[in-house]
Amino acid sequence: MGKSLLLAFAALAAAATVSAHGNITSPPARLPGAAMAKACGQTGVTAVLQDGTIPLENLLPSPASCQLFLCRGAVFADNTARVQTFTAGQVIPFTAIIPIPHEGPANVSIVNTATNTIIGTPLLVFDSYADESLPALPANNTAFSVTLPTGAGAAAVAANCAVAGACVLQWFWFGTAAKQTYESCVDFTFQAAAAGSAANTAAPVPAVVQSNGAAGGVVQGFGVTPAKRWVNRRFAGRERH
Ligand SMILES: [Cu+2]
Repeated sequence: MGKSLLLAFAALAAAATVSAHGNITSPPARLPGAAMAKACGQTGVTAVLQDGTIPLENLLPSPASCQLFLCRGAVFADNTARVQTFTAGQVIPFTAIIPIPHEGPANVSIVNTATNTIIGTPLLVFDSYADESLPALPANNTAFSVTLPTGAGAAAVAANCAVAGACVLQWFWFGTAAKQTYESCVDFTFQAAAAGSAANTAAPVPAVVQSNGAAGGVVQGFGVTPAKRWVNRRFAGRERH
């Protein structure tokens, strides 16, 4: 192999390590900071600051004090100025960037940060998301919305998420072949509708299921359960793309 070819490969490898994958840009999601550095180490914080779209696997190995599999290690203490105020039944628009797609399941869910479990069911499920084999990503991969629960669902959220930091609205995406996990977390406080109001007696909003595929959109739900999420998270590969 000639020297110029070797240099070309070296340049390619260098480019790969700085390329991006994906994250949520709106609503404001948790960012790394001093508290995350204390829990997860400065190396991980620096990596995220250099590229906010990297998968959590890029931060492995992480110390036991780091909740890497919750919000890629980002913690509430660094994000108290970014807390959103949500109410039952509110429609929350999201914007994502996916510079490097990796096909796999995704969901948006309300997650209890103490237990890292979904409250109720996911608000939005993609059975197949960020499919790099498509000529272009469907528009709903980077612009979508979720409707927060009403009725009994809202009561459960209110019971679990009364205090900011107790819950996050989490975008979760797992690139199956890439073995890469992406999590962006939005901190919020939640207000259930006042007693006796229409919203309080409305039927729960069913989970919306969207497809990454061809026209039609709605498909049978993938149903990313907490158990499935855990299976996903057992992958510890550090492949970079
Ligand atoms: Cu990637």
